Parts: sequence; structure tokens; C-alpha cells
Amino acid sequence: MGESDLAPWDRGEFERQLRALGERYHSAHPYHVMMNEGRLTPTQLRGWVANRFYYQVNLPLKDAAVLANCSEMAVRRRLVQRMVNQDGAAQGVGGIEAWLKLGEACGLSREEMLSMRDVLPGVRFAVDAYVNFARRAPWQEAMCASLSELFASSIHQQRLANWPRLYPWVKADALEYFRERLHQGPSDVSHALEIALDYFKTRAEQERALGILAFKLDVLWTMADAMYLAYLVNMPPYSVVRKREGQSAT
Ligand code: AHQ
Repeated sequence: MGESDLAPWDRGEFERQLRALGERYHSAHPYHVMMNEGRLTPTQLRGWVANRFYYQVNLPLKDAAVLANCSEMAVRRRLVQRMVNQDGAAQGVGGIEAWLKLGEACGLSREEMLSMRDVLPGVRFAVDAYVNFARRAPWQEAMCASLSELFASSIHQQRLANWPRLYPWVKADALEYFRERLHQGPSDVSHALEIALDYFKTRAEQERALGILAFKLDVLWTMADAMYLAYLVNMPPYSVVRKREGQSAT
């Protein structure tokens, strides 16, 4: 009997199946484990902030792609709000601005982050795969991919709780992005979850939803893999470990 012949999971079991993928969330990746244990050097932390900036600036493009495919006004309204959360309602506010402030507090310049010159090929390919998926998939499938945020609250809480102690050289008020996301994320992800639980009906469709979420978890994991090879293994040619004047590589 193939998957498509199996009876669909009820709503509760379908949600449980989605949440069970959380064990593959990037909080378990060695890069994030080391970050949370205070074991990253300033260069390795800067590398993470500079590379994640590419993910951050692509979130509004991803949400705009979903919006362009979405026929439902109420959902479009939420997608517009997601974009405003990142782009800001005006110059100088919003998630992307908060990420730039985080980078400056870690010793990166705005120009360096905005230039994207630190972005590793593996990070670029993973993020672009996510945006391109959102462009061509049905909007409900693209919303399903955002369900990786089901597992995000703890990783933001860990950063807020630990960075001031583990990375005291990063000004604590620079962690605004994580605070904002803790506030915005849960309603975003519960909205996306309702859409998924309503849209994927048959067992085959539900299994597809699991595959979509697994793809997004792979996007996040692969980003961390690329950073691990470059900034922890120092593997050429992408160990673009920015040697600052007078500083050692670490
Ligand atoms: O800051 C993050 C964010 O705004 C979002 C939106 C959501 C999406 O649409 O895919 N996913 C997401 C995530 C954010 N931060 C990541 C982190 O580790 O700081 C986690 C990431 C996610 O879980 O997908």
C-alpha cells in the first residue's frame, strides 16, 4: 500500500508530525551549539551575522513572492505585515535595520554587510533555493516552508539570555532583532500552521507538507554547514576569515 492509499492523519497527528521534524532544526547544528556555549570567536560570530544578513534581506523578497501568488486578501494582509516587519514602516526601523545594528555591534560595518561580500556560496545557494521555491510553489506550500519558525522561539531566547554573558563585547541593546522576533514570530507561525493544517488534506498531501518543511530545515542547516567549513574548519578557498588590521585570524 503506497502513502497515497493511507488514511490522512487527523489535525492533531498532522501537527505532531510537522513538529517532530524539529529535531532537525538548526539550533542543533554545531555552529549554533558552539554559539550558545560561547565558543565562537569574534570573527566566527561576525561571519554568522554577515551571512545571516543575506537571509534576512531575502525574507521580504520571499514574502513578496508568496504575496504575488496569493489569491486570499486576508492572507495577503498578513504577508504585507511580514514585509513591513522586516523592511520597516520607514527608513531606520524594522528587522533588517535591527540586523544591521546587530552587525555594527559585532564589529561589522553597514557597508560591509550591505556589500554582501562576506556571503558564502553555500549560504547564497541555500537562501536563493528558498526564495525560488516561494516564487514557483503554490502560496500555501510556500507558507508551509515558513513553519521552521515553529522551532525558533527557543533559539531567540537562548541568544537573548546568553550573549550578554558569553559575548559581553557585543552591546546588549544590539540584540533588538531577537527580541522583536520573539514577539512577532509566534503569531506568524500559528497563522502559517492553520493554513497548512487546512490545505494539506490527503495523506499524500500531508507527506508533501513534511517534505516541504524538511526542505526548509535543510536550507537553514546548509547555511550553517557553509559557515562551519569557512569559519571553523577554515577550509579554503572560502575561509574568507576577514583579518582586521592588527588582529589574528581568530
Ligand atoms: O528572523 C527570522 C524570521 O523572520 C523568519 C521568518 C520565517 C520564514 O518566513 O521562513 N523564518 C524565520 C526565521 C528567522 N530567524 C531564524 C533564526 O535562527 O534566527 C530562524 C528562521 C526560521 O526558523 O525559519
